[in-house]
Amino acid sequence: PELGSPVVERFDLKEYMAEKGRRVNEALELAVPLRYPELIHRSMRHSLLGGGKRVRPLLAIAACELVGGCEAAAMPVACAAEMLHTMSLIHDDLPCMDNDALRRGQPTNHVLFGEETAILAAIALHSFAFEHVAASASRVGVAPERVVRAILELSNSVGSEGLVAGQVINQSINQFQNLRGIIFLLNSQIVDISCEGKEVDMGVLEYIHIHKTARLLEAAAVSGAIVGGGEEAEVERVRRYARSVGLLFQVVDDILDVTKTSEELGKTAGKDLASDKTTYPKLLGLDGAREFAHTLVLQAEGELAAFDAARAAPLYHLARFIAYRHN
Ligand code: GRG
Repeated sequence: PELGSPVVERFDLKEYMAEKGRRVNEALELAVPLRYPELIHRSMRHSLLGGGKRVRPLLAIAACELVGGCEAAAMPVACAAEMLHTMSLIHDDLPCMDNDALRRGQPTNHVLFGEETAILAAIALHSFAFEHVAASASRVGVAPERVVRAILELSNSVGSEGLVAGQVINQSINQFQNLRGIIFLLNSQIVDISCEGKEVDMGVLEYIHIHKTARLLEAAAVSGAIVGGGEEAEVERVRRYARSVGLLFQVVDDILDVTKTSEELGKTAGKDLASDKTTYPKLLGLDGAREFAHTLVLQAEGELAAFDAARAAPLYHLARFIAYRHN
């Protein structure tokens, strides 16, 4: 079958997400039980088990199955990706960062447990993610060399070439938004981003989103393809698919920020068109941002065309779900 054929079109993503999500939640529950010292495990479990769409684990599992691997082989890296994502959310919500009191409709970690415990819980999740892959992946039959490659992929995605890089450039821009001609060290090159008031150009915006959002989504999918036994060319196709989907995720987030707020407040101009934050709708206009999102879906689908269409169906529908979601 080909992409767009009945067998692919009939695929039920909602059912797939519910079923895989349930098993990911069970695996996370088992991986981080409530044990001594209870306070830190309670704090870790609060953020790890309290909801979330589980997009990163789904990407890992679907990419593993795409290259012919089984769900069990992907589960350790799927859980690790969610642990790393959770770690980043706990940090992001702290008073010294975004200072958010609510996450997924629940009080944030530091609000419930205090800053000291929240920071420790995030650090514990960070290191446990790798411990979990190292301890569990070979038990489900993944070759040691592939376990190491998966850990390399995941660790790189959250360090100073990944999440941290995106966050630090974002912070610099927020801090110096109003200064002109600030020089940043980007990709080992000196780049003059010339902040003209609120203007941050597309290149910088893309750098931030690729690192803050896309890189971990990419690492989840790529590590899934690695533990699934994918060949080098297949792994790189999965990487390009996930990079497009990662950027798409952020573009759509920006679009929703505008349209949701407009609908909720019954206004024509949404929050982000008025705020200081640089977003795709601000740089490209709402229609331009939608067009960009459409281009990214087509790019992602293009990468999947090289695989068996039935196996590619979950990733094909996941890209569409991310593109056309309403929240
Ligand atoms: C300390 C190593 C280290 C990293 C932290 C704070 C920080 C550095 C990075 C910020 C990363 C961040 C919060 C990016 C936003 C990512 C994003 C799009 C979150 C929302 O993801 P969803 O929609 O959330 O998948 P759910 O709730 O469904 O899981």
